[in-house]
Parts: sequence; C-alpha cells; structure tokens
Amino acid sequence: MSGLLQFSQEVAEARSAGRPVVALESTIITHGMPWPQNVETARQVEADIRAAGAVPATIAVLDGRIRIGLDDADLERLGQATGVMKCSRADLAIAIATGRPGSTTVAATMMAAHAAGIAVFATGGIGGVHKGAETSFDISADLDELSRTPVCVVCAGAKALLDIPKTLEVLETRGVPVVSYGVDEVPAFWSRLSGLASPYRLDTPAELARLIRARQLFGDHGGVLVANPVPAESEIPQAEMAGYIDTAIAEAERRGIRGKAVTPFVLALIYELTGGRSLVTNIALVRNNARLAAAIAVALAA
Ligand code: PSU
Ligand code: MN
Repeated sequence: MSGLLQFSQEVAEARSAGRPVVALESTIITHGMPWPQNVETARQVEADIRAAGAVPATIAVLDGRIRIGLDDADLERLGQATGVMKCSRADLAIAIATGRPGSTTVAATMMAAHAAGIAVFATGGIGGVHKGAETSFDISADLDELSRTPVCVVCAGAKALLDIPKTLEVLETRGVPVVSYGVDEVPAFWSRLSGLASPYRLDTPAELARLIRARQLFGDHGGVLVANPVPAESEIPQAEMAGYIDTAIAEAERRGIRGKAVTPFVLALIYELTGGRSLVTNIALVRNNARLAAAIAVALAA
C-alpha cells in the first residue's frame, strides 16, 4: 500500500524529523458537513493541531493516489465537489482504480494512516451498530477496522443515532479498548454523557500514550478508541437530541434510505431539525478531539 501514498511536503518533513503527526479523515468534509463550514472547519482543525505542536495529515483519494496531507486547493476541491465517493475499506481500491475522487471514512483513514506510519487520528464520531441492525445488518466497517489496525482514534463517542449499547458490545467482542477521557460514562457525540458506563477512563494524554505503547506490544493489529466528551458549553443534552434523532431515523426509513447513505442523510436532517445547532456542536467536538489527539501524539513522540 505504501507505493500508493503521496505525502504533502509538511507531512513528509515531519515524518523524517520524527515530529508528531495527527491523521484526519475527509468524509466529514464531503458527507458530514455543508459547504462552506466543512472547508472552514477542516482548515480550523488543521490550525488547532499545529497550535498544539503537531502536524495535521488530512487523508483523501485524489487522482488515483492516497494523499497524506492536503493543501488548501485540495480541501476546497473536496469541499465543493459533488459525487465524491465515500470510501470505507471496501471502496478504497475502487476509487484508486477508477481515479474518482474519494473521501475516507474512519475505517479507510485508519488503513491509510497506518500505512503512512501515523499512530494517532482525530475524527468527530465513529460509525457503529445502527438501530435496527438486527434486521438491517447495518454495522459500520469502522468497528472491524478498529479491531485490526493499530491506530488510536480520538472521537466524541458514537453518534446517538446508533445503538450505543450494541456498538460497545461489538467493540468488546472484537477486542478494542474503549477509553473515555476524563469522564466515567461513554460520551454520545452531541451530548457529553450517554448514561452508559465507560469500560475505562483515563485523564491525561501521557496515560493515553502509555496505553497506545502497551497495545503496540501485542503486535501489528488492533486500535484504541478514545471517547472525548464535547465541551460543556457546546453540548446538546441527550434528552433533547433523542427527539431529533428519532424523527430523522423515521424519515430515513420512510424514504427507504439504506447503506452508506444513512449516516449522511440523518446528519443533514438533524442539522435542519436543530436549526443548525448540531453543526455548531459538531465543529466544537471535532476541534476538541483534534487538540487531544495532538497532545497524545506529542506525548507519544516524547
Ligand atoms: N460522524 C460524523 N460525521 C461523519 C461521519 C461520522 O459526525 O461524516 C462519517 C465518518 O467518516 C465515519 C462514517 O467513518 O461516517 C461512518 O459511515 P458508515 O456508518 O456508513 O460506516
Ligand atoms: Mn452502514
């Protein structure tokens, strides 16, 4: 896979100097947020990582190659394009073979980050077990990837549009350590708390770096999931979100939305139902995760 990678100059220099690097996904840009906030957020998150002493590497597929680190023109191109492929593990080779532009989900970003030698990755929320998965079988490939690829993913928990208890069960079965940062409950993306006890809690980037090093001793497989609660001033409480989520999922079902289209559809409808507040929260939590991921990468490089 390494022959398919094309590094930006900034990331290539950071790698050869052994400086801390944080990977970033691009599906949040193409399918998670509307333009122009998607591109503004992508730039802001990169700036947050630099301010915290690390180098950002936003990952996407462009012109048949996996790009590790995008410049401003690339971000703008992805953020405004329509018809960009949402690439999870199954789609990555299709985008490369056909030359179609592709954004990378958590799963595909983990694959690319690992191939690029990047150990820490910041995102918003991971995919997981969807509500009704017992009939739809809709379980994100992100969970399988966390069980096989040694990258630390910093997220704000699983989106409450997923079945969070089932998502935690699958993560446990697949042997993925789930650690909440500074809280005893698993965070629920827009909300700080889910009401579900977290398997583990750690309180400092140094402790998380020790966990990642210990996990690496098991060999070349398996990630770590860090769930970082959205800052209190930006959260939408769980009781309030529940109504919007139920409405959005019911509408997705009514329209027969399936598969890869479900998450983008539900996120876009929740944006409308909350009058744009869900996006403000989403931006705050991604920035918060980027800062923590940078602190972990700095601690790992020390
Ligand atoms: N969470 C968000 N916005 C997003 C995603 C998650 O708030 O855009 C994306 C991530 O890239 C994640 C993907 O990996 O959705 C999961 O999609 P699926 O459920 O189809 O596997
Ligand atoms: Mn799915």
